[in-house]
Order: sequence, then structure tokens, then C-alpha cells
Amino acid sequence: RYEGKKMKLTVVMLLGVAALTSAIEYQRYKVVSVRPRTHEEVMIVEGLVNRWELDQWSSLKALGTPMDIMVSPRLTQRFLGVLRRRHIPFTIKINDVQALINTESAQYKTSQSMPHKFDHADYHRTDEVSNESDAFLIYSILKGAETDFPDLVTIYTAATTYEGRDIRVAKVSTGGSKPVIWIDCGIHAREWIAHATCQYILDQLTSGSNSDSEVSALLDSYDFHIMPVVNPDGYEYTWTSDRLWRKNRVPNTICHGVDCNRNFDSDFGGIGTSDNPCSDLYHGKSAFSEKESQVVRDSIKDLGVKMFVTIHSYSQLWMTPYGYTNDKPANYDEQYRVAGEAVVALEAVHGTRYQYGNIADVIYMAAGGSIDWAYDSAGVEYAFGLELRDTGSYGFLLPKEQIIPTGEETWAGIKAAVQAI
Ligand code: 0X9
Ligand code: ZN
Repeated sequence: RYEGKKMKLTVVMLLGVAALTSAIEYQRYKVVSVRPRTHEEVMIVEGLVNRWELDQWSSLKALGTPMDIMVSPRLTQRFLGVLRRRHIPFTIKINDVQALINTESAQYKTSQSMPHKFDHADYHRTDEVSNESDAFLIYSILKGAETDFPDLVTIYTAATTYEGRDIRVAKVSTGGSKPVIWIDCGIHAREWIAHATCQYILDQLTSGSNSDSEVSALLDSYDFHIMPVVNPDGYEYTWTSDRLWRKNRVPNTICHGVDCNRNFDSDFGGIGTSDNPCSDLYHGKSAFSEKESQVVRDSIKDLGVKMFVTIHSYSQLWMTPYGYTNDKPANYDEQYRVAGEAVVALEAVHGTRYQYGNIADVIYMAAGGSIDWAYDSAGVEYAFGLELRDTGSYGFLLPKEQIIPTGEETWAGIKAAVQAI
């Protein structure tokens, strides 16, 4: 899949700590947005993606809409040549992926000089680099919320990963045991805006608990459980080695990683999954073979979850079940209504346009995903999957300036959804 990627020995200076890592670089890789208009054109493009094992950043939703594909410099001319000869429309969305990654990490380094708590102006690592800057780490932010709001926030470790990292949850509750709103982020490692948005939501829930009547009303009726980093091994790997890594990091026979969002027991191994361990869509050995899917299953088992929200990027979608079939769940109209309310509230904040509806219609079919499992097997009435900003101008490399606006609109959407049920 990552054919042609250049391995380079780089000295990475992060938080003032020198670490020797072999990082994968994406010099002159392009993201090409292709708009096939017929099924034949789709077949041609998908044929190239499969033959050259190209990394598909986003998938086709309908004929004539864009699919974003990353191409190595070695294959760019051949790829574009086929598109031109076949008259398949395309635009180059990102000209040099590594240049964007470099901008992102340069910004990260400079902002370290102004530490402050709950810094949503930046992306943060989980728990790795402990020195005086540790207020920046996601798990320090969780701890800080517990320290500042001891009657409201409890942090618990729900599981430990293959590489030994904690998967932690912030429980936000005014006491008793109320129906639960579950929010998880970062099951896919490279979707950094997801992790950041979970932190933003925790901040809003805690800081607003006394001062914001809307938030206190939500907390009167519900407990919130927020898991900001479902896949810490993969996420850490995106910081040290490959910014575009998606899966977890378990070693398979030849390649690493399982796509944890293909590992749930919802038509496991079905459409839109792969049994090739080197594929980004590898479903793993068996349903729930992975810690990251187990932890979601086991955490929500006895919670009484009323609404399940799993946050991804990108494409600006509010998705409802199902992804493994074109059939609609029994309460589809009700889930669709709530998703619609959420999207109206979300769009009102910054005008960001979202599409909503069942996964199979708004994105593509894929089995083994968490929201289908939450609805079918965990008895959750409202199961939503969000694809946050943007629609591909930056894709997974969303600039940090968009963290707060994304948090604002997403939180508005989630609040509206909870109010609508
Ligand atoms: O493919 C995915 O897992 C999600 N898209 S992403 O680009 N973030 O990887 C969509 C998940 C939709 N849910 C199911 N297919 N069940
Ligand atoms: Zn994802």
C-alpha cells in the first residue's frame, strides 16, 4: 500500500527531547481528487488503486462526487495519464503531502513555548513525552479535568494496548447513574481532528457544568463517557513514524496493524473489509480480536448507553447505521430525524455543510464497524458516526487553526442531538 515511500533516518526534536526515529516521508506525494461519472470510470479508477496499492483518503459517495487518492511521485504521471486518456475529471487537491506535514510539525514546535491548560489551539500526543511540558498531553488534560472538577470527572483506564499504552475514559457525571452518552475518538490513528474534538467536548462539558444552563441541563439527564484516544499505539506511531498511519500496531505475519473499525462483530469480514494484513482495511483474525474494539465493547456493555457517537475524519458526514447492508434499521426514521437536528445545529455555527443518513448511502458499505455493532448488539438506540472537517483540501492534515471551530460546531451538533432524543 505504501509503495515507494521513502524511509529516512531523521533526528526528530520534539518537546526538546532528541529521538532517533526512522520516519516515513511523503515528499512530492500528491492527493488527487478524481470524479468518475460512470460505473465504467469507477472501475478504471478502482483498478488503478488496487493495482498500485494507492492510499485512498476518501471514497466515492456517488457518481460525479470526488474520491481522494494519494499518489507517489513515481506513479503520478502514469496515474494522471490514464485519467487524461480516459477523460476522467480530476483536480490536484494537495500538491506535496510532506510539505503540509512539515508545516504542521513546525507549528507544533513553536507553540510549545506558551504552555496553558486545555490548549485546543494545537494537536497533542497521548502520554508519551513526560517533562515540564506535560500539560500538553491528552492524558494530562484528562487528569487536569479530574483535579479541577473532582465531583464531576472520573478518569478510568478501560484497557491496555498491545504496546502497553492505556486506553482511558473520562466519565462526566453529577452523580447517580443516568443514561449514558458515549463519545469515542481516534479509532483511526491519522484522523487527528477527532482526538482534538474529544478534548474540546470534555472541556465544554466541564467548564460549562456550572455556568452554562444548556450544559447543566444535559448533565442533569445524562452521564457522558468520553474515550479520546481509542487507538493510542497507532496515534503515537503517527507522531513518530508515519503521519498517515490508520490502523493499530499489532504485528501480523508480514505487515502491521488491524483496522479496528472493521473488527467489530457486525457482519465481520463482509463488504468493504480485507483479509490482507497489509491492507488499510484489514479486519483482523476474528471479530473483537483487537484490544481497541474489545475496549469499546466491554466499556459500554453495562453502561446503559442511550447514544453512541464515534468520531472520525474527514468528509463532513453525520452517519447512522447500517454500513454492512443497504437495509435500514427498524428505527431508521427516528435516528435520521435526530441526525437532521444535529446537522442543522452544527451548520448554524460556522456554515459547515454536512450530509447525513445511513452509512451505506452517504459514504460506502463497510462491515465490522462500531456503530452497526452498537445498534445491533449493544442495544443502543442512537448510534452515530461522524466524519469531521474538511472535504479534502487538507484531509487528515487539517490545520490547527480549525481545531476550535471544528470543536464548536461538533459540540453544537452533539448537544442538539442529545436534546432531540
Ligand atoms: O471507513 C471507515 O471506517 C470510516 N471512514 S474513515 O474515512 N474515517 O475511515 C467510515 C465508517 C462507517 N462505519 C461503518 N462502515 N460501519
Ligand atoms: Zn476513520
